[in-house]
Amino acid sequence: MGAQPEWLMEPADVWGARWDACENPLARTYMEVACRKQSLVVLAADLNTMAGLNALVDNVGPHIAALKTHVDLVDDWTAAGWSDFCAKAKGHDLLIFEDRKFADIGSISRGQMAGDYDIRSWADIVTAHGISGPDIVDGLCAGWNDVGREGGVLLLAQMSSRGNLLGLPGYTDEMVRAGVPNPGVFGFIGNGSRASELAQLREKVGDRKLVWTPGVNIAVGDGEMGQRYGSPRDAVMAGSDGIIVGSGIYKSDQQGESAKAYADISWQALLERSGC
Ligand code: S5P
Repeated sequence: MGAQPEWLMEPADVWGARWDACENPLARTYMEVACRKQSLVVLAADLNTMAGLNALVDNVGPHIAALKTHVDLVDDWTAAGWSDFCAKAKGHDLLIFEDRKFADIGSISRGQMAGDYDIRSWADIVTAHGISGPDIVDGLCAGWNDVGREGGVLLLAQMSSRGNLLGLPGYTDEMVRAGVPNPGVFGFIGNGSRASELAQLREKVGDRKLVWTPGVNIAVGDGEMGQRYGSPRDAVMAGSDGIIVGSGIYKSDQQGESAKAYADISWQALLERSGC
């Protein structure tokens, strides 16, 4: 396998046991996209104008494997402008991930998938806290079902920010226990800033779900307002399947080159992890 050119890599070779064990269909779609793009970069597009967002995706689209949005950050949001933006992302072969961090009871979460932003109609993946109990996943899946779509939920099992409460005894374990058997769960958010914590999460999750990690930057250390950063390579080696990178890319003067640098680091680490 060592001599095989990278562009011939099959998802099953690169992803190992994860490829067979992940039953959420979108998880497999993501693993295929990552192979086509040779990138595990999930871009956190945390900009507040449509022009900035469109330019960013134009600049980095070929080097990223998924697009993460915070739709409520955008000052000049319109339904038509957002629809064009999502079409642009789809043109770049990207899953769209709205990082809404839902946390209410199941029926309200279902309703929050609709509303002005109508997240259910364009997002493939959303984040949720499990603080309200496991029915939130059913509520979000019902939201997609209401418009004839299917999606996947990323449960927050850890966070990257200093002093967060998900590290209190038992919380992460309970998220994993409830989330792993649930087919609506795409995967878990883990803490990319602490490789040792992340490795523990991966151990608990096993191969049935993906783990995506924020708190990743080539410049490791403390970020703004309690954010913490670890190295992208360490995160992938510790079991991350998607490195969520925001300011490390969108604040760069060379957004495309920065995205490619993160893509190369993440892809090489995945090949190393899988022994390819
Ligand atoms: O624990 C978390 C979970 C998330 S989803 N810590 C995070 O930072 N995030 C998100 O990742 C956050 O909302 C932001 O969009 C992104 C990190 O951005 P960066 O600029 O710090 O790379």
